[in-house]
Amino acid sequence: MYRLHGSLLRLLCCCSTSLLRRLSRIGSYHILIGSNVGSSLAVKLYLSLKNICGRGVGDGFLSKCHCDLKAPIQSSNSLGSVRWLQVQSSDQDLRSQLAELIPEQQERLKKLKTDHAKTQLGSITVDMVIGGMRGMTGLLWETSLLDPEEGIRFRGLSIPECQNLLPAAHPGGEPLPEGLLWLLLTGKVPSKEQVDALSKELHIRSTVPDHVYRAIDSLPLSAHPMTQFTTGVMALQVQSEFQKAYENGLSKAKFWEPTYEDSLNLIAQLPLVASYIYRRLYKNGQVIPADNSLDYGANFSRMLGFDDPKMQELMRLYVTIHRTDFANFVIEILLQIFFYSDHEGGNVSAHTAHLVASALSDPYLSFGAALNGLAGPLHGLANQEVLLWIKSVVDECGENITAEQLKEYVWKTLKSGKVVPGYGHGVLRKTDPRYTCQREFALKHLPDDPLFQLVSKLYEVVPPILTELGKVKNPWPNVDAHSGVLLNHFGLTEARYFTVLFGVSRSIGICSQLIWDRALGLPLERPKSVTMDWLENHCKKAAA
Ligand code: AMX
Repeated sequence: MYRLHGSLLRLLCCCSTSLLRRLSRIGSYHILIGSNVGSSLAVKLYLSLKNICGRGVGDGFLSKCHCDLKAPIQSSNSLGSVRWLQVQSSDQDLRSQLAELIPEQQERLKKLKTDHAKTQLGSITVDMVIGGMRGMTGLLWETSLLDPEEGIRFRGLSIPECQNLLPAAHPGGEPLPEGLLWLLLTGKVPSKEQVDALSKELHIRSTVPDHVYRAIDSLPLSAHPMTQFTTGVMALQVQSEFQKAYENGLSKAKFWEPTYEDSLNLIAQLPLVASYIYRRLYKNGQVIPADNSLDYGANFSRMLGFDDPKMQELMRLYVTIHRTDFANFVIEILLQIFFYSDHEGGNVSAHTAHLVASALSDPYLSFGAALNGLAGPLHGLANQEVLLWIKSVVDECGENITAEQLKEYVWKTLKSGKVVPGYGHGVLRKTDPRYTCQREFALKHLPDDPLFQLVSKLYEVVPPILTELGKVKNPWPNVDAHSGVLLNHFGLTEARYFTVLFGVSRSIGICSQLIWDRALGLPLERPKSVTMDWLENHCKKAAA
């Protein structure tokens, strides 16, 4: 997506037929214009291009460009494949807000480097090196911070604080994912107007090229939904603005700009790709079109096929945090998924994206890599594993399983060399607050659901057993111990799909940080590795 100033747009409208013809071959155009420009110019440009290309309205051939706008969105229009937004001032334009923040944060980092480069942050021990770098502080991640006891804070705000402060679709409802994205990117709580403007902008950016669907269709239906999702993201990569700008010699100081464009496009397009996969796999390929009047979470829910306002609220909840209003609790749970969006930088998916992006790979490549990490059973696949495991308990012992039978089943799982999915964590040392929110939700809205009752029994049975094992550092449930049962209750029963929801949510955290990686000019990540010989020699010398 290109940004053009109004004057440039005027020039475009007057330029020669041959130039327009060449422009029209570049791809599709979104036109974002200032109110001082007037939509008639955009219409004129569109008509000129359409005239030259001789294609029908809506054929998806034309479209690209984006005029400069430091302004709130006033109206959105579309004419065939050229669409534009009109804006008034910079307050409601996320990119403009970010551009204002970046210089001060660059200065802050520079000062840290100058004043404190050699300040110690702790010592590295052998068990950290051979124990997956646990407890080793080694990454800069601005968007969130995880406290082992308290849980996650997004830009300093806890989940309940986010629920209270971030704008919701309706009073008392779950925060809108767009608000969380704004918060993660800017560190500021957005107004409802800013969130609405961002919602509109994401709709504008959400067109998915056909080849993406064809790439997914080329996979067998048996391919895991996460494989299909990553394939979709890789197919989206061909439109990377960062890659094009880099090839054209963009200077380092401007790297964040096409990273921002790619990131917002990616976030905007993921619900379409994800819902396409769901409908392809489980609903005979009957795709439901987007509804641009809905917010991000509600639209995602609708495209999945859950039109019920309850499911839409569930989606918002899933995507953002965990809170609810009875009338809308299905969307609320989906909104909760969005509280999976960020869990500081060291978890497998976030760290993978950060690492891959440090090689200046674009956001699509970086996020695709992150998804592959998320697809592992010790990380994002755990929500699938939990529901499948709970169902296996029911298959073997029935729904009215006693605590004694459940203990036996947990021990059987452990003795067969498997983990109890949904329990334990690399950093947290208490029950995950995201689990607690979902539990409160379930207690309120589905207390009689047999699978929820089983989840509750597990909460009593599993921690003492894991403690008894003697090696598990956190015997308490994590976020994945609960979400599947909620989704299952409201009809999203296909466990193999759950990690895709997690992936859509995580794009918000990962992409926000990738933009800051580029804005702060963070370097190539390249920690030192050593061999066992090296470690043994080092330890011998240290002991002497
Ligand atoms: N069931 C059985 N054993 C467990 C366990 C569990 N739920 N959690 C930890 N352990 C075991 C580990 O496998 C390890 O055993 P080992 O020494 O024989 O290899 C030992 O306890 C020590 O592990 P730890 O330091 O407590 O945890 P970790 O940081 O190495 O691993 C995690 C963290 C999440 C991978 C682990 O707790 C686990 O496998 N949990 C189950 C899978 C799961 O729920 N993953 C989702 C996590 C949240 C997320 O990312 N979405």
